[in-house]
Amino acid sequence: MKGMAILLPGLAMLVGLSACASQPPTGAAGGDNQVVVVATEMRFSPNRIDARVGQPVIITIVNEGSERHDLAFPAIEMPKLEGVETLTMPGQSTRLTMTFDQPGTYPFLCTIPRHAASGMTGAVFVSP
Ligand SMILES: [Cu+2]
Repeated sequence: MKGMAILLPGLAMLVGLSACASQPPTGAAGGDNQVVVVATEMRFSPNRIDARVGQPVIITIVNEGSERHDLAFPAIEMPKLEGVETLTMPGQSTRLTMTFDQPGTYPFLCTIPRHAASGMTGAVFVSP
């Protein structure tokens, strides 16, 4: 499906958001698949996230830059979600929980104009 913009009918996705988490997330990963993605100008670090089908991935976006950033998956239907819900102000963090039920590569990017072109892109690699 790489390079194709078709929607996956079986793709169930949970998008949970808890904005403004004041305490920085710990790097310690328990049983959950938690990933801290640091957003700066103009990159995500890391920009590769590994996940497994059916296992929720908790992505915490920490904005350590001086501009606002977000994180969106353009290949996934995210109704009314065009990065707005993950818009993260400098110094803040936003949590995004996603569950993929199809293996594959899911690119993500920052939707702020020019940011993706400047390098704010990445991908989640979902294995079966
Ligand atoms: Cu950005």
